[in-house]
Amino acid sequence: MTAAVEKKPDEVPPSSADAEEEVDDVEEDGAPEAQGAGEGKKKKKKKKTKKKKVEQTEPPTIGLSKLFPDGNYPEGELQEYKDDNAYRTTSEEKRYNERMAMEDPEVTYNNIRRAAEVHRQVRKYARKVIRPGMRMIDIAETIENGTRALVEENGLESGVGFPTGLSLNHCAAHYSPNPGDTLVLGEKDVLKVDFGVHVKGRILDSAFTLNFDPTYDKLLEAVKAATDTGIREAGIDVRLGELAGYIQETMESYEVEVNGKVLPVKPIENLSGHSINPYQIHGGKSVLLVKNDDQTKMEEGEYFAIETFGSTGRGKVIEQGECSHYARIVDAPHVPLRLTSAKSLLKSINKNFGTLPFCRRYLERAGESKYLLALNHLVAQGIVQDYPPLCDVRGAMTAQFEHTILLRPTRKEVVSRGEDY
Ligand code: 57R
Ligand code: CO
Repeated sequence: MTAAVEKKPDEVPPSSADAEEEVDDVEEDGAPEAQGAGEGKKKKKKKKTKKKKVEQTEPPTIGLSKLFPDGNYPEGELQEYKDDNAYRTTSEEKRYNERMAMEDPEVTYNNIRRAAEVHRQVRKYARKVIRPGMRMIDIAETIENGTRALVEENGLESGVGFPTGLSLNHCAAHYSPNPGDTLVLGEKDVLKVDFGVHVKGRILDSAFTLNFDPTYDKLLEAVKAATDTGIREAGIDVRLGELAGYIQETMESYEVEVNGKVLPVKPIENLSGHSINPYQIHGGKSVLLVKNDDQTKMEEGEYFAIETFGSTGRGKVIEQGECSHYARIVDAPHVPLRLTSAKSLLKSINKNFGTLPFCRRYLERAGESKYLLALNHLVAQGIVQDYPPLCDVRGAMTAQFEHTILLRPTRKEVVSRGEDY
């Protein structure tokens, strides 16, 4: 690991490392010998290899191990800890712990950085091609195909981190198209793209919002600012309830004018960011978006998804519509299953996803069919958790921005930061 050179915040990681392709173009040195003359004395043609940068393709298809042959993936944006944790930046002891940590494959940050680079390259293409008129299923598969190719999917070693969230308008989270979904993206829609990439269970969770007409630009600006406040104020020993207060303050300092009516931007009170554990998208700690008295502290070495949701509606979501998102409950009680279809479905879930979230399209991709009865049985038995879409009132508009941060011993790393957001 290179000595942690202080990266200025705006210095986002390079898109493709120093992967160069040998392009031999044989230099004819001097005038070509007249053909045939002085056969024997053929002068040795000097092979000059011109280095050509291997660029990612469109759509993205090149596995990142080809673009980062030395296996070192770019560090994210670095932010120093504040107040009584500022000493960590220069503390010999902390830098030593960090160097030691890097040696240990379990702790090294290279897995999450690889997942982050996949996320940046896939979203770069997605932001370019997602346009009104596209089917939601095609948008989801474009993102998932890119992720699978670039992370070089390999069972539970590396792959898609959780279902591609494509929640629209008043729906804020947990909508993904189910098989047969014919929904088409509209000109006036506000789309939350929330997708994940994992390497050895280290899940990179990052999200952004797209709109195709300027009506709600201010809403997106408010939520991006609130998320950046959350990232800036996050830190070792920071209390989750206080952090929520900083996020709320930023969010509520914005308003949106919609068809002449000025609407306040509200943080959604029952949605949150969350800690992330290996193979576990929600690590148990929630970063709410409204000030509260949760004294729980952020701790050194933790991974957090800092995400905020803003709404022009009630600022509260309810479960609404058909469910697509599911996940096996980490330490689910072992209950005997009488339904054989449920038993075999659980086997397939354990084999293909373990405790990583999945959706119905991924079950079908894994070869499952007529699985709904068995799936609902596993939910009813408390073995699998269902996560229906979470929506504010019809007519409201919601937006989301999210990054994954690492609370490293010496400083904070916004590992999913990019040139885009
Ligand atoms: O990040 C089954 C998933 N998550 C995918 C992501 O906040 C998550 O409900 C969970 O697929 C399951 C929320 N907070 C309450 C606990 C207060 C939501 C919203 C954001 C999201 C999608 C999330 C939430 N809860 N867990 C991660
Ligand atoms: Co999240």
